[in-house]
Amino acid sequence: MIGEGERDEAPMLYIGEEVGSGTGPGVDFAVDPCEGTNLCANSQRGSMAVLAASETGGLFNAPDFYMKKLAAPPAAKGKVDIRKSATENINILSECLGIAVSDLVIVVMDRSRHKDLIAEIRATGARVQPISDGDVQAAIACGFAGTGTHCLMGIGAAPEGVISAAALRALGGHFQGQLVYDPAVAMTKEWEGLTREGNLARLAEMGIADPDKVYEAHELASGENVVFAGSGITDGLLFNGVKFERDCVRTSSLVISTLDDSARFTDTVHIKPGAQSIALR
Ligand code: VTB
Repeated sequence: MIGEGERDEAPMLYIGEEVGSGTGPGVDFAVDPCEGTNLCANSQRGSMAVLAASETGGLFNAPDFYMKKLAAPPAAKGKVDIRKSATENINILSECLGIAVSDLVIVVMDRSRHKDLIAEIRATGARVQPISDGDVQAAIACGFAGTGTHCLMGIGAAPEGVISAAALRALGGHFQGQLVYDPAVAMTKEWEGLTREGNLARLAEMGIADPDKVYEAHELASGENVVFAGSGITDGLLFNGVKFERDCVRTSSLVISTLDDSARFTDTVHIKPGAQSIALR
């Protein structure tokens, strides 16, 4: 189980927690019950409940660190590379997708750590779409054409990187992640007082031998069977949020699975006991 980290002091669904009865097949889960917490709190678009699942050992046991991420559509899989500059990757994307650089939309979280990255992308002529939160949704949106999202670049949380990787692996899209351990790179209040050396020691303790390793989607979600499931909390790019009616609640979800190579969108009306009117508004 990888989920909420020590940063959030979560009472449940935290990293390393074991859930279930202990019988039946073993399953690895990576969960984020509210990805985009600020989006949800501020009633903004893009908050969702997400998880990835695989057989035991099938998901990378990501530490509660930051992660540099690169997500792109299937046509650019293995062509773009997180080790290359943003400029190089944008040119490769343009070629692979057959879209002019000036029409490419690159999503980047609006953070001071991304100042130079955003300036570099703008200098190529590509469009930057800054988002306040929610890089999982942006990463998965790269796996589908027509979402208006061609690439995600920048640094977000590592456990959520595993969830994005699971979805993109199942979609055949591109995802790479590289752990970030230097507070000077992460530029986050969360790491106040922490040092690069201290973080490196923490990673070594967790058994991560090469802290600079670039993880591919199939290494973050390496299982034979990998499933991503998400439901909208607020409306978003991939699905709608929860809609409360008088006698029912309507939810929209997406399940992406390597089991049958499918991306299944569902729209469910949950009927309250004694419902008199089930609105389909
Ligand atoms: C959040 C969240 C992202 O990364 O910002 C988080 O919105 C960590 O970054 O979707 P900050 O600490 O700088 O806010 C994600 O959760 C996922 O990667």
